[in-house]
Amino acid sequence: RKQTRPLKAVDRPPIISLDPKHPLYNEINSVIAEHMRYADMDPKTMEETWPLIYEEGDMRVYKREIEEDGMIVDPLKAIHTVSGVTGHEICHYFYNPEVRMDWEGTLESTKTMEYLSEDSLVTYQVHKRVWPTAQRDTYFWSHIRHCPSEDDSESADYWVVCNHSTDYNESNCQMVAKCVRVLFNVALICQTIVEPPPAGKEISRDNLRCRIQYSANVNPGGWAPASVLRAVYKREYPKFLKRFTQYVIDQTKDKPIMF
Ligand code: 18C
Repeated sequence: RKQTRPLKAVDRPPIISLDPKHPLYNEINSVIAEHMRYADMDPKTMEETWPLIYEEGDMRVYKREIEEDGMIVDPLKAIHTVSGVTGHEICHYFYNPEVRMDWEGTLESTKTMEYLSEDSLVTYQVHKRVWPTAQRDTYFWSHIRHCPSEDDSESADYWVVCNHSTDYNESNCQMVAKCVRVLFNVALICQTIVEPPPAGKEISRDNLRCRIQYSANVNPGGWAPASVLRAVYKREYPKFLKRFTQYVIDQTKDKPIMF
């Protein structure tokens, strides 16, 4: 992977409300730091190292083909720019488990197992079955974080949400029988760009753009034919990006801006 300039926020103490003594504290911080270190929303640098599989407007989806122990584990990256919303808003709706069924098209069910703190929780999800494979489920922690820039410059101010598989307190969860566990590490990183409004005018949604980077590393966990799996990837990720970002636009358009 090409290393981009480390972000200043990575080198500072994390802004996290989870108790430092919590068993997931160190893992959450290091997974987030790793995502932030490689955050890159620039299509030029992406194109140098990642094959493009889908393009529509400002949305670009890239994927490498990787097989590990006979399992397809293609890492995926996508970038997108959406007008009229902030990075905080995008991350807020991506994190909030109460609205997930409204935009997430792969789900049969979602259940929040535990709210760990204001910024961290654990969820169990059952996904729609894809013929001819077994149904999948996921069990993961979610964490939302603001990584402000040191000098207030918007180019280094980020909001991030990470969803990452875990086995933390898994025994408390009533699993759906016969599901195959998918392991994954997903991050959504956002930057807000504010175009200065004309003198004397307040910032409105017309002055906002949000640059998004989404990355997903998914291990299907069990047998799945490569062709079906790659077809699902190619179809589901752009669909998710379109549907989810449109959802946030619709939800926020008449609400005050959440910076
Ligand atoms: O990031 C997304 N959603 C978040 C909130 O739910 C969270 C979820 C990550 C899910 C990763 C694993 C999902 C397993 C899905 C099983 C198959 C569902 C297909 C349903 C088709 C209607 O971070 C947005 C995720 C958007 C798209 C995900 C598609 C992932 C496909 C990965 C397939 C791996 C299992 C293969 C099953 C067999 C397929 C032949």
